Amino acid sequence: MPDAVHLGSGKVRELFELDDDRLLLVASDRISTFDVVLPTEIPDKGRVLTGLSGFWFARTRGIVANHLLELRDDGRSTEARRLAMLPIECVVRGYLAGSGWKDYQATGEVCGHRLPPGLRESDRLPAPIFTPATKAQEGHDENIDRARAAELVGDDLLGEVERISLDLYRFASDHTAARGIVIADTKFELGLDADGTLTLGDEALTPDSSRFWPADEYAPGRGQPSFDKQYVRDYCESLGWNKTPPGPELPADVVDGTRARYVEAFERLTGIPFENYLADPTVVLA
Ligand code: Q0Q
Repeated sequence: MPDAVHLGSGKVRELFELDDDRLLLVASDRISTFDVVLPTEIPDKGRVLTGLSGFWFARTRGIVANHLLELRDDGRSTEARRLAMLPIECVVRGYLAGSGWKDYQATGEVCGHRLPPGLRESDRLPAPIFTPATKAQEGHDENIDRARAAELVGDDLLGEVERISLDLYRFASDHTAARGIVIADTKFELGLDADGTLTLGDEALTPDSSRFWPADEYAPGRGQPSFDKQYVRDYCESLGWNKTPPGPELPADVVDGTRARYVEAFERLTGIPFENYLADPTVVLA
């Protein structure tokens, strides 16, 4: 990456600085499961996630501005405006899963939202809820209530952040549900641009920032299969892996099947052949 200074690494992404105003996000083909990055890559996973993010950025400008400046020809690199990122994860949940299910079982609430009694795991919520979390350097983010979130970002801004996050989720989950994919929950990263405008950053509405479930297998009362990661999870569990690093290498059939699921998600949601995206990533922005 000749024109950039390395700023940081996520589990599966790299962040570079291009200049004072611009960053470069590079999505690798690494895959993480049970919070462990596996040694085997999934070819084109980073391109699928970058293309999906670009697809959503191009279609949600009526809801909120975003940081996208350009998709590079490699299909996995996004030039973005530098933002002052808010110190909260803007999570929206339409279904009860993960830490939301855990909190609900313990207290009947999620982030201060009291939910109806008797909900089952994976039940659809009466309405999507905004459930912010603080960013953890290591381990899982910590769910916080509205009062704590307001301490971190201010009450007025929090109101805007909540409305935007819910609107983004409703727009995207309606789109994906009509194409056979449930977005159970998703995490947005918002920041302020140089003019102080609230702006959507990071990746958006991808299988890495969201729980993607196949709609035709949805059955509340249990955990749901992941649209993209289930082959990997099943294989790793079949080995009796204890879910601590290092994760197991993946056999070719699991790699090929997982790549196919990412490409299928891309094509079903965008309506664009993935080959066309590889030839010209800007097709998702039209
Ligand atoms: C920013 N990240 C994420 C990350 C490591 C991505 C900081 N437009 C921006 C963005 C974005 N996107 C960020 N900061 C300022 N302006 C994104 C968590 C971390 C690798 C890739 N961290």
